[in-house]
Amino acid sequence: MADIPDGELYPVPQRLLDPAQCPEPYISSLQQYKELYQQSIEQPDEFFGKLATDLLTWSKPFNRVRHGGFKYGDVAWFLDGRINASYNCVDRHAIENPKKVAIIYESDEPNQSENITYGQLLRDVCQLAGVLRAKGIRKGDTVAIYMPMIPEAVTAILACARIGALHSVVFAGFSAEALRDRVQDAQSRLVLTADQGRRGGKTIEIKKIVDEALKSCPMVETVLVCERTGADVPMTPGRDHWWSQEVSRTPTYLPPEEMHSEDPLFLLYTSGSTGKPKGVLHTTGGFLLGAAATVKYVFDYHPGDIFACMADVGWITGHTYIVYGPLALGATTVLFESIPTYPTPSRYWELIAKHKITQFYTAPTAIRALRRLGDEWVEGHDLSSLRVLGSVGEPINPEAWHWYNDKVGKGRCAIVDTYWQTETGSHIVTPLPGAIPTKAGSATLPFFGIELAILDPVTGKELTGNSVSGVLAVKRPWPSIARSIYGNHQRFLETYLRPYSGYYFTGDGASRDKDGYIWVGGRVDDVINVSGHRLSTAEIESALIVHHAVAETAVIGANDEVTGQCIHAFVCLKPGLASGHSRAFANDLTKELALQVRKVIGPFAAPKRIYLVEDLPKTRSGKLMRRILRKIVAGEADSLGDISTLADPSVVEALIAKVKSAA
Ligand code: 6R9
Repeated sequence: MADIPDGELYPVPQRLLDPAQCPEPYISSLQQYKELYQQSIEQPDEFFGKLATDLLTWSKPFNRVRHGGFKYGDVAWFLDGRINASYNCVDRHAIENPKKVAIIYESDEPNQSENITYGQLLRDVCQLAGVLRAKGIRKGDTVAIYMPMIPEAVTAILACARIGALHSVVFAGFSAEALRDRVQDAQSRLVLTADQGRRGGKTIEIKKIVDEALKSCPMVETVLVCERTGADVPMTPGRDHWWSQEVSRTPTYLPPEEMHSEDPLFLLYTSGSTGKPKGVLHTTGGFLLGAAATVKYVFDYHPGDIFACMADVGWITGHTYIVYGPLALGATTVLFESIPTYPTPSRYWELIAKHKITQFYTAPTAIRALRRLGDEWVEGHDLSSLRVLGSVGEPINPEAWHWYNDKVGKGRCAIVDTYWQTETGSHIVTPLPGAIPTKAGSATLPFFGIELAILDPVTGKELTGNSVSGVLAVKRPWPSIARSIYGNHQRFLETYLRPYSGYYFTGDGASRDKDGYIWVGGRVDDVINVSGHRLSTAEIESALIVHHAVAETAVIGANDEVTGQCIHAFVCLKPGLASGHSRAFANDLTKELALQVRKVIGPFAAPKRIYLVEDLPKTRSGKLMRRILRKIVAGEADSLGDISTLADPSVVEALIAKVKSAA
């Protein structure tokens, strides 16, 4: 069995518990957390019934809190309740305080930030919702959103929610082909986009990518183009319309559609073990509750706080922690269009000082990259407004944790290492700022209502007690768990609920240490996590195999100091091309192959290394042994284990030589 990690316990910073310095945390002791957690498990109906009534506004109250389970995959929450997510995120705050700032838009260029009030947001959302209606979009339709990080992206999401259309946001770093696949899979008839994007001082040709993607999407009838840069982009008559023109002739109020709690709110594509990304489906009441409850308790959000999540709205973190969670609570949320190093590596810290940010949420890859650039970039900025620093997307290594805690938090902030997934909707394992002592690198303890299990990966038997390692699973449904995969419930069952009957399977390995703290190790399936972006090996292999020179490929994840993992691709060429080629030929081909991956998936999926090889390690039955490739790349060729099952063990020597010569 693997070693169980452990680490020193860090108490809650005293400052957070001092009423003279900070608002009193909602949960302010470990004991209080334990009691509430116990209640959430033993009396879930009371616990979540009350939470849902306290945090959300229902147009018709629910009459049953929970239904269904993992056995049949028929999970439902807040039955018969009626609710609209855009009403909860906008109207109710606009009514109470229309001048309150909902969104601080920090533009790519630092001197161009802009505030959008709840009153303005309500008008914007209503107008766009009206345009969607006028273009024939109805409750239950899907709308694709392919946009840069501008306020209109938030408007787009909420306008869909307002009329009961499912949004399908596609991260604007995805290629035309990836966008095409997602539009086709969801059968979206309308696409919301922009002329161009700006990021790190560079221009991104958003509309061009959309045009390319839509060449094979005949179902798309309408494209609305938001003017981000005002560039002169080609418009297809009849199909493409300028956003500003359309909204300007639409009324500023449109009543929200009354939705059932279990009506779908959105789908979001994510990578799994196969080549085909799946549209993870979330429903309305449960998702919104998970988002609101975790912003309140995990970030200890208090009225007046300025909440800043640095993710892109194209990922789940952006959905839950830029848009739905903070806005459901009536918070001010920061929308950051740029990158941490533009124009200088002080950008984050300037942002925090400028807007007096209280909660700051980013990914370990950004923390590692900034740490490497040197402390001078973070020194000298007024970071005193900060109370909670969040981390998400991958395990945070202790070095990065300490740097974040010491240099950014100055030892006065809570660090919350939040473990969750697209499928979980909101945090499931995480510290609570005022209550749970932390350990550098551990996501600590389960959130309310989350009953964790560590399973023996082979037998599926639950490993009880402390000091155990296995795969991480959850024993019962919680409100924000995904309900299905769009158009393929069977695949949902097979991916998450069937591997270990009676459990939700996360796909991650984890340990519970001697104090009961959870340490998430990383994926146990063929998912690679590059800079917190989820990719499947099969997805990258399918992209490479399309190239005319490629006979076969094997893709693996290797460790990387900055990005967590990086992609190494082994490529066998077609007969005739395989051997005796020149170095120049190999160089050109490698470049072409990298380009191929960028084209099929997106730039963020490009392999760091591509090896042109003669053969791959396979068993006699033809099964590819990725384990061997992983070991070779990790420089552990001396501990390959049993290779006698290989059809041709001599392949290994050639691979070792190849990897060495490329290093
Ligand atoms: C929110 C998000 C999910 C996968 C997940 C796991 C990894 C996320 C983590 C973490 C260790 C954390 N992951 N947070 N691993 N500690 N705090 O990232 O969603 O894109 O679906 O990725 O990310 O491997 O299974 P998603």
